[in-house]
Amino acid sequence: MRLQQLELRRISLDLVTPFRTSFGVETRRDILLLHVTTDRGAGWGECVAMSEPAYSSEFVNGAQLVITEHFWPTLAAGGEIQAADVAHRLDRFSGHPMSKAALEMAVLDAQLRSQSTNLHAYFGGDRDHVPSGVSVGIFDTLDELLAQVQGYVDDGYARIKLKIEPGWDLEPVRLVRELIGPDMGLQVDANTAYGRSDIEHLCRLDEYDLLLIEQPLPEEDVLGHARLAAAARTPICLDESIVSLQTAADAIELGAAEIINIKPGRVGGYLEARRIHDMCLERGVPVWCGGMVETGIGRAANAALAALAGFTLPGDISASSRFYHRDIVTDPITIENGQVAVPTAAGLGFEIDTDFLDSITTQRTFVHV
Ligand code: SMG
Ligand code: MG
Repeated sequence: MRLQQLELRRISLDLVTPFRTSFGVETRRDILLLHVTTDRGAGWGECVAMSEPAYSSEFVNGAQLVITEHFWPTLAAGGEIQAADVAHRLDRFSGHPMSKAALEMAVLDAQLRSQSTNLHAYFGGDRDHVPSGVSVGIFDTLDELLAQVQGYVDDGYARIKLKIEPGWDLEPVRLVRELIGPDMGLQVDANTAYGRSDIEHLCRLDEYDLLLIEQPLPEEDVLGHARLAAAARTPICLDESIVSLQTAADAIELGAAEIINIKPGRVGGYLEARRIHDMCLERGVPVWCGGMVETGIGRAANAALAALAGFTLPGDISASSRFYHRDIVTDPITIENGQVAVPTAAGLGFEIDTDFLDSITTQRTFVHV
């Protein structure tokens, strides 16, 4: 394919309810979408960078700038391109995996559409449905938390993930376990809110039969996670720390990760995500697909990824309605019997609802080759 034009589009979407984590509260998402035009048709990518550099060092304004000034000119100057070339061509640039992933995603969508195939077929996942988990934020009161969890149980979600932080951990987990009973999958995510001195405290979560504890310590603290993994009975899962195939393999080898959360944006793209999956499958390490509060673009692609055999735990692939009143795709993800159907539309698996997309667009810029 030959690249012709990049459109960078910013959209604004209100969340149905504020989403609070240990690093902040989101009430509205300001999302960067990429639309790449080639000589064989066009494709969409979604950048998962948030407004602030809090979950990771990337943020949406920075992503737009690095893509416009550095990544797109480099990609466009390289001649014929396939999705599998994108990461390699951008290799000399340090960091910015979410920005790189968004470009690879758009090229991949265009490529698959031009071949009249989709990501599900491209990956070769053997399932047409994947179990759907929901991520539940931090609340001011335990009553609000329990009401929210009960709603998700009624919706049929396959497992619950609770956001935790110091002061909001043992008691919420105990009460939610009591509410949902012993058989439903329950896990927690601290988004790096604890330190090595909290290892003993975190081990007290062992009592609640959790599937895993996700990213309790800072991104760089591989040794701390290894010490915690040795001390706790509950498996330790890494999210923020895993930024590539190499960091995933090393974390496993060093005993810092017993389960891996795979997020394509965080590791530089869906193709690297697939390589991490393959490595983990070979080593018998369970993986699951994380979420970044994506629109129907990212969620469709995540569902196709999660159909691969190694994704043995439910992912953060909740229904579109978990976060949004209305999605930018015509066939948003829904949940039925705790499962999400893997999309079969061409490309990454969605069609854009153009009128609605236009109505929430706050900025459009075009860069030619
Ligand atoms: O997309 O369902 C979703 C949200 C899942 O909790 C979720 N994501 O650390 O795993 C994580 C967070 C990162 C984004 S929080 C704004
Ligand atoms: Mg996480």
